[in-house]
Amino acid sequence: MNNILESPFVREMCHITANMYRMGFDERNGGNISWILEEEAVRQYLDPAEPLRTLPLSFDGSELAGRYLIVTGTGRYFRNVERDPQANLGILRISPDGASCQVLWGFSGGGRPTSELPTHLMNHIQRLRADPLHRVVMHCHPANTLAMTYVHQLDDRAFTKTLWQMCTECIVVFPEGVSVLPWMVCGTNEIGRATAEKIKETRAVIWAAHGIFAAGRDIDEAFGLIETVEKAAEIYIKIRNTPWMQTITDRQLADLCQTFGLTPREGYLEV
Ligand code: 2HA
Ligand code: ZN
Repeated sequence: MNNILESPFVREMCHITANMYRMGFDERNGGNISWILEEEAVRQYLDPAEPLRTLPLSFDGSELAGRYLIVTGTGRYFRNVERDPQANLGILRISPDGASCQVLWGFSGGGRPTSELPTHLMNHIQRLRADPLHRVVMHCHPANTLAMTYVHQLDDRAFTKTLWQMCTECIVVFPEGVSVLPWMVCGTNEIGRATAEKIKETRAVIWAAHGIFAAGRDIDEAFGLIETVEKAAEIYIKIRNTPWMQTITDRQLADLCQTFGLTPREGYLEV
């Protein structure tokens, strides 16, 4: 059996959590990541026939039956993942009936998966329906995105259009737009269901006064989406109290989509 600490997935989790911490997106124990792994990849590093523990799920996870995920731990700090992956990360497999999951590795010292596991798993279910190549769900607390949810209307279309206007790249990275949820209690099945409903349409869902959830086919794609939203929000926060001399017009946004062969969210541009 190979050393799991050398596996590409543990190394990538160490790398991305350290980076997100340094970017200020994940203070203290803020943020969480889950990544669906291929069984063949996991089997090179551990024997799935030897689970460490079984944990119940509080909702029906049967669409993920048999799936393997590497997940950050509840109460754990992104800052510490790199120096102790085994305590701060864990590998789960969803049971055949979707009612529980087995811990196959990690969460040493009695740790547990992220408090946002229901939202992560519900989001994985929805994104896999939309895109069989979907693999990653990521949550964090980037400051400008949060700030924007205090001063901007929370309507999906209005929020998306402001972000699109802030950087030329935005509509190219998220032509489907972003979704926004009003403030809700986190860590619950309710916020999980509300997020999953939105993530069907947009790979980024912003939680007002809390943070962002993003989905992608790999860590780069999910994180790239977060970085792009956060950069746009930063520009908005910098300029919102200044009279604007110009912006990117809907016509220009439509031209960008045409050039890059992208379809912007229907009904969002007025051209
Ligand atoms: O893991 O970010 O939303 C801590 C959180 C909860
Ligand atoms: Zn959070």
